[in-house]
Amino acid sequence: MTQKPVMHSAHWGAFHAQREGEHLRVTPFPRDPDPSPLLQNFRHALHHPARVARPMVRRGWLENGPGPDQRRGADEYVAVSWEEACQRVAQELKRVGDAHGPAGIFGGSYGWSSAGRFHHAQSQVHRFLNTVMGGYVRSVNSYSSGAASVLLPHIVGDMTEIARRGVSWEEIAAHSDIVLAFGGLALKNSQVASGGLSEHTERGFMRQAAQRGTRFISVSPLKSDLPDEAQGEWLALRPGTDAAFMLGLLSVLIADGLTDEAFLARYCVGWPEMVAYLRGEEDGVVRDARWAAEICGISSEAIGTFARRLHGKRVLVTVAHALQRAEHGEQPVWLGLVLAAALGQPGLPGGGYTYALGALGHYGKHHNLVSFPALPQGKNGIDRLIPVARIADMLLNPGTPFDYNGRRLTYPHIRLAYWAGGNPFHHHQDLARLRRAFCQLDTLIVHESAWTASARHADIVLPATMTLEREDIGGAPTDRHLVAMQPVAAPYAEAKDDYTIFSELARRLGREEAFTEGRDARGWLQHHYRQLQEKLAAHQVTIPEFGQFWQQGVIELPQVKDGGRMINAFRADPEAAPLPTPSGKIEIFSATIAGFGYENCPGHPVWREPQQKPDADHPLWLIANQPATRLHSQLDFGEYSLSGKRGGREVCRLNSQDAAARGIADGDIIELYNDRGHVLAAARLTDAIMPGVVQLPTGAWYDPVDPTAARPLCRHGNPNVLTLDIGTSSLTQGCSGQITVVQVRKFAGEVTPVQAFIPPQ
Ligand SMILES: Nc1nc2c(c(=O)[nH]1)N[C@H]1C(S)=C(S)[C@@H](COP(=O)(O)OP(=O)(O)OC[C@H]3O[C@@H](n4cnc5c(=O)[nH]c(N)nc54)[C@H](O)[C@@H]3O)O[C@H]1N2
Ligand SMILES: Nc1nc2c(c(=O)[nH]1)N[C@H]1C(S)=C(S)[C@@H](COP(=O)(O)OP(=O)(O)OC[C@H]3O[C@@H](n4cnc5c(=O)[nH]c(N)nc54)[C@H](O)[C@@H]3O)O[C@H]1N2
Ligand SMILES: [Mo]
Repeated sequence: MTQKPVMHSAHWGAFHAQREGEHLRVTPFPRDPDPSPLLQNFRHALHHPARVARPMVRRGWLENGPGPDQRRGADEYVAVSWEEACQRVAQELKRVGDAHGPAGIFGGSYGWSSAGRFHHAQSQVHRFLNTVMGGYVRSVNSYSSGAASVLLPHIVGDMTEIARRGVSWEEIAAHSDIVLAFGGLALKNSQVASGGLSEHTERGFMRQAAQRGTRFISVSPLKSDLPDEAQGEWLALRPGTDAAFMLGLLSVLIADGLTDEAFLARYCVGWPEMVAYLRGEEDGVVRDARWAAEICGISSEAIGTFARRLHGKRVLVTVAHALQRAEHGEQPVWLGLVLAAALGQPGLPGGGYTYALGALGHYGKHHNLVSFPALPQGKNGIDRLIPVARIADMLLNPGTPFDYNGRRLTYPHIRLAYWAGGNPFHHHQDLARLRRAFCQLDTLIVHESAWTASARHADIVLPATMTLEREDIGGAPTDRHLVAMQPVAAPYAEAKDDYTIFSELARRLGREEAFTEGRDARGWLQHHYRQLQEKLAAHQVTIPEFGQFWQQGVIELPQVKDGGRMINAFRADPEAAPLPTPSGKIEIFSATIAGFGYENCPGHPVWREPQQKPDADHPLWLIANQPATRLHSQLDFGEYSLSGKRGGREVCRLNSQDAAARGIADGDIIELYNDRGHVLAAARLTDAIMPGVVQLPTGAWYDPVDPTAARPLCRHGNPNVLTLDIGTSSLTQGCSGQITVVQVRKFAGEVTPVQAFIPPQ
């Protein structure tokens, strides 16, 4: 059976999809200059055996009822009817709600879901828990930028302004002499943007900028973090040591009289404190280039030459999300800003500081004049929160106090967690610990389209449709195309969309009208589209009626071009246009942060030794970065994701010297291990990664041989078995999963095939 192609959209691009029997033909949006190969992960997805076909209940929960249970992750599942599943979920929600109130329910439900704005699963869960259950314990910030999004408002302004509106690619191509990218600008990352990304323009802009003379410099342990088109340089440094390197650079600039003192005096507060720290006036430790060289592995001469090169140039400094997804992750984010300020660059065209350029397709883009409406969330009746990556801490330590951004909060006692649109057994660190944490719950409910490890730890699994099986609207604030996401296929087996499931539960709990407001999914799409029309009409912009939009499949929205940025106005007149910081200036020293009294994040940027560093037992750094062949764990069974594996296993790249020292040949199955567990992967030898560093991307579905083992062995290659579950600092409590330390050896045990994509019993 072949159908006509329909328009659809994913976080990694817009496309046309056409049924070819059970498979799909996926053709990129014709206006996309550089479409993402991730689109091909959809090809065989619709009927993949890993899909969840019907509602399932964990045997232990069914037989013994709700309660803490060590069998989670290792139990069998029993198929039930939708009628029974909904009745049990509604009953359990009522039980927990009556006995513990919203404070007993965790509804954070972190995760990327799919691109459609209405069926956005988190929005659906949150609206449901607010309108039906009176609220829930929420999570704040993201795994992406847990440290930066808390730090930046204290020192320069909010994340959106500094990352999404910091600079445009046009400006870089026209003005930047040097783009100094900590963590690089890998195209694998900017092919993705939440809500959709219809035009991939980074490659073209980098080529254009390089041709005009922009020098791209990637500071990273991996050469592959800068694409060939940038024609740039690779400066290899030890993972987690950027802060020391930047302090070394600042010392050289000061010693050589190359700092822009007029800028620092007029636009910043705290430069004297920074200088005093560098000179060791606080503690006798002089942080000069020699000191930095010892830590970061770049020679003091090279640090000196590098610092001097930056002087007198239009320099843009950017720091990837990756650097702050680590212990003391605030420090490189803060120091990147200080470096740009010391060079006098903020507010100049193509210069200054922008956060996380290239880490997502949103950054460096123009913004739509108005945004597409979001599903209203209702009101949360309680104000209980955790920083998102503290989930396991919360479940394991109810009632325990913790620090966060100047507040002393307490972990609530959670009885029921509700997850839709996220995969904690992908995104969280130390998966054995996460399993222990989830075993504390009375009940875990998950809506999923496929049998991810998170679904396999749930008590009740409700089969959710994939984006391809429903109508929605795809749009992002940085994408000028609004896409009518038309269904390609009927729902798989018994799958239902999240909205339909929640509507049914709301009905059973007597709150249907509050949740649905009398609308079906199409009704909401029309309602939101009408709101968009009204917002645009206020700017004298007309767009077609909904029916025409739906038929066309895509419309173009007006954008605002460069200019009107906070930082430019601030540069023009810092008194008239102060920054939204307590001093109105760039805060090299923050009295607010100093006032919190955190040893692990004082009032100005510092170097702090991390708890994790290579030692005799774990001599290698592991970089667990974003995968090139998929978005996180989504569609890991997809065609393109599988094409990047070897023998079905994830590929771990390591330096040829490190491999030779261990008798490892290209293609060997290797075992990465530390105190938290063991992971198998296929070895790929390369010299494009610095010695002492190995790299295994995230996203291979967790596939433990014995799920209940204290130190599990994952056959498939999920690095979060190995990463450490600690907050970035008391200030931000972000995720620190990007890097950890491991040992590697050729695997000597019995090799069993990967079973991650075979549904549980
Ligand atoms: N070690 C390490 N860990 C990391 C990172 C790292 O760099 N290193 N990066 C972190 C970062 S930045 C992030 S953002 C997180 C990402 O972590 P997640 O966002 O949790 O990862 P995804 O794989 O995108 O999970 C989305 C899930 O939602 C499901 N889904 C999609 N659409 C729908 C829908 O409509 N309804 C329902 N019910 N389900 C749906 C998908 O099947 C998938 O399982 O990972 C973090 N974890
Ligand atoms: N294809 C694809 N693209 C994605 C995603 C995906 O899953 N797949 N996820 C998206 C999401 S949600 C996010 S938040 C962004 C994340 O954006 P990032 O966090 O920036 O992405 P990563 O790939 O984890 O890291 C970028 C690079 O930083 C380098 N790096 C790691 N540690 C260090 C260090 O200590 N110092 C220096 N100098 N460099 C270091 C690594 O070599 C790594 O390749 O990516 C987005 N883009
Ligand atoms: Mo992220």
